[in-house]
Amino acid sequence: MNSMKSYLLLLSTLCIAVLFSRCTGKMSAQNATQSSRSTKGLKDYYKNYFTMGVAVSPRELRTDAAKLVAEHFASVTPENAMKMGPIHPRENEYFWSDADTIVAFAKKNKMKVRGHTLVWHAQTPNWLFTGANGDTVSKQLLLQRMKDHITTVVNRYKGSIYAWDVVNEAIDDNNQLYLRNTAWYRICGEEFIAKAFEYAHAADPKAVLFYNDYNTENPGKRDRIFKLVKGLKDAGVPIHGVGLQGHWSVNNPSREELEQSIKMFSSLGLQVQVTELDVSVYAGRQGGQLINGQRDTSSTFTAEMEQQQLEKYKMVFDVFRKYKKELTGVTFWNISDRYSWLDGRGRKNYPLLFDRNLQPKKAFWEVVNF
Ligand code: 9MR
Repeated sequence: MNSMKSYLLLLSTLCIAVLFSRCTGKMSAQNATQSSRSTKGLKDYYKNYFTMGVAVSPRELRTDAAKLVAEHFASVTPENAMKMGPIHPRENEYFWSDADTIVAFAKKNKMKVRGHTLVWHAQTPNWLFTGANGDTVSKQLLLQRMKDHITTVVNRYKGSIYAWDVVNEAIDDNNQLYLRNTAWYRICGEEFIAKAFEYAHAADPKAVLFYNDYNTENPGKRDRIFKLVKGLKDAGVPIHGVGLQGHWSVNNPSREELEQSIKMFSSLGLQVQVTELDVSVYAGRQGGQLINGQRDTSSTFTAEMEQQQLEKYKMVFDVFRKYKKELTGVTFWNISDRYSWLDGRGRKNYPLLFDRNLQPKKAFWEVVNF
């Protein structure tokens, strides 16, 4: 009887031990998944595809978002710090501090830097287009100023910046028009574009030089951008890539539009990068600005928005992976939903992969699940 009792005791101890070990086994597998979830960054998932980047400001790099940037991204783009207005406020005065902070952060964290942007119609300083008598500057003087600016800025960051957006948004949105009617264009004609690339190339022959624009999947605008970059390429201008900004929304672009843009631009022997990616939760092109005059006053990230957005992110990353040979970089425009440039459009947007608490959103898990 006693031996029977000790046999049963032994058996039940064994059962408990087996159950316990199974249970802890499961738990440690779960922990492993969770910890690999939190330690693996976006850039690691995409290591064999393309460089994953993000636009930053020096202010954000002084917050807890800096850790997220270093963990998830392999490249940074200054959101504003290298634009002509901020970096070159007066003819004989440069303001380097903000740009330097970003470049130093990238160095410290072994990240690349994309320079943005040398020639644009917006965020230009007042002195640029004004001559000595207060009248409009001559073409010759404007090109000289452009050359001085490009040479000085590109030289300063030579070896630290691997790619530059040389000319930004030179094509008009109106299908009936070609080049945007800017002061650059009015004073210099089309030539300012080729000159900008030449000056940048002379300053840093190793830098990869991009033409960058938005609505690049809209067939009309896409064809006019194609005409411009093909003309530059045919003329021997040192242009190496086309930046698709990627200010998209839950309803555009379509898979076909996106694939067509990547195929067309890369057919010219140019690299393609997505340079300013975000997926607005509101409908419409270019960052989901209001369409048809509709006004949506809601500022909640609804379950429907979340679902539509994750589907769009899933689709575009599926396409990016398919074109990994053509696509050399994907950069998000801002870090998390805590701050996006789209917030300034009258309503809160939620266009990124991390939420306001810097946690990965559902869309993040879709993007890394392949
Ligand atoms: O995100 C930038 C925002 O902080 C600036 O106020 C704005 C000024 O026009 O520029 C934003 O960035 C733009 C980028 O430089 C070029 N493509 C469109 C981006 C969003 O407007």
